[in-house]
Amino acid sequence: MRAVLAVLLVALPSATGPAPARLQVTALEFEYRLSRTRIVAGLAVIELVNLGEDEHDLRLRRVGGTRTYAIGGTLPEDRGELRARLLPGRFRLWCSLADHAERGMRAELRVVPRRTAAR
Ligand SMILES: [Cu+2]
Repeated sequence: MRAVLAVLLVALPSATGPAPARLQVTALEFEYRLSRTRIVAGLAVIELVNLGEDEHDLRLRRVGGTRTYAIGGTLPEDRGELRARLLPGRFRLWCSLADHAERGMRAELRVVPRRTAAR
């Protein structure tokens, strides 16, 4: 039993991996403000903070990709969170509610390979 525990403890740091990349997206009428426009590929924690007066959401899709990540409708002064493993590439962000995207609630995020980011 002691040997098993020792193996588990040694294995933990690599199993945990690097800390996730973090991005905060602030929603306003009608724009997104990103805490950064570039994050490292891999696990990402994306937070949507609604500082506006209307409900907003967040959609995220890699250019050329088919999967759309989402944070659902978020009320004023509320927040939502999404954890996703992102591949390198250009990601488009937009609000899917009403005509918000056309009115300016869209943005672009660059997800870069770890080695590029370490430069
Ligand atoms: Cu919106």
